[in-house]
Amino acid sequence: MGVMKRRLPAVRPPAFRGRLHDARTATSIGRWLGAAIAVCFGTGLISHYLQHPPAWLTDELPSRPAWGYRLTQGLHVASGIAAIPLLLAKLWAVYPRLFAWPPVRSVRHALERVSVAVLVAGAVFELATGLLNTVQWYPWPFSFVPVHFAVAWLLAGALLLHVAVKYPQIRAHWSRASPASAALPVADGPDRRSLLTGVAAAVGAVTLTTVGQSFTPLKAFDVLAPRHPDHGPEGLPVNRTARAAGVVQVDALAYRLEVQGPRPYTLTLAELAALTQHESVLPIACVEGWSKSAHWTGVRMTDLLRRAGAPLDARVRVVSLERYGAYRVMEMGRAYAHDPLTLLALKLNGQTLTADHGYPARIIAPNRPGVLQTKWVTRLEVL
Ligand SMILES: Nc1nc2c(c(=O)[nH]1)N[C@H]1C(S)=C(S)[C@@H](COP(=O)(O)O)O[C@H]1N2
Ligand SMILES: [Mo]
Repeated sequence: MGVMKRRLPAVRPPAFRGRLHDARTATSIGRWLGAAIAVCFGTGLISHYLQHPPAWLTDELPSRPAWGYRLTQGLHVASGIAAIPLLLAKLWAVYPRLFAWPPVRSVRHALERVSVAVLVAGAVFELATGLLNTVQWYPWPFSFVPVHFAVAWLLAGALLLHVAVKYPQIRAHWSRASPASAALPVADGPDRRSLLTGVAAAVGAVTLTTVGQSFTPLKAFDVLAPRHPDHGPEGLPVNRTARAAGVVQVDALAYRLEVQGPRPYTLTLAELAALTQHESVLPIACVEGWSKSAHWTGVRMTDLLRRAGAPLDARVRVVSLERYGAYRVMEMGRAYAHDPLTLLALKLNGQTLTADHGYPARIIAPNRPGVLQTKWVTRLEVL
């Protein structure tokens, strides 16, 4: 194979004579891109298992810290957005290699190229589908969650392999003072620093103009994110309106909360409002990236369950008035169901819930993805 390599040297077509397509530039950008993807992958796993826990995990999921999911999902979306300019810069730095001629020089080289193809395709796919998901646009025929989740593993594997294969170059070019980097044309140094400054500025710009959707101290700069923390009834954004969910005006007199369990019972809205009310300060932390804290008033879930004769480690299934839709039915494990902060809320920021926020009653629980904060609740089933 060594002989073959010498006979077929990699030829750079004349179009790729440009500068800064070197290992030092690729390493400098690559380590930030790698860090962003690692954060995105880790927080994505947390999000996935909070939403779709395997049966054995359901009761182990912690309801604290109350702000946990707000932080991890805020990081997930922010690191994914930051990775976009980093990926573009990285692809720009390495693209002559992607078009190197001849395309395959040896079996080893062929394998390496396949892994790079998986890496590039996986990264582009994950960032594109993730970004479109934040604006709730699904222009593809498959279901977002399972495919985004599966490709994340593919990407993680391809990235690990890539780092392993490139380890010698990464190590040789980690520092700009290293002998390998110092051997690069001296004149490239200032240009490389300008390029990296530009990339950093692009990352800063996309972050600053979107991160305020979850990190509310920066909400004044949130001009590009699809949701703004201040836009929405009662000072809270709405993800799915009552109209979109097909929940028409709920009649306060006809409404019943049904609680199934060892001692089942039914409450009218007036009876529900007459039970001991508690207040929780908890965020809605939407999977799509926005989050905002609010004051909620209502009846503790654990009180409702105990009244139905449920043991203190019972899970609960929550059913909405919504007739179709993926978030009509939700289950919570024991930590959530019996956390004193978990409420069947009737009020938001001191006012009766609006239809869009789940009138007459909705779930609010700590450390939970927004999709599981079920609105328009009509039935609780002790499991
Ligand atoms: N029944 C039902 N509950 C639901 C939804 C829904 O579509 N149907 N959307 C969820 C999502 S994705 C989020 S982020 C929160 C948002 O609550 P808000 O609209 O009051 O801010 O409600 C959740 N509860
Ligand atoms: Mo959401």
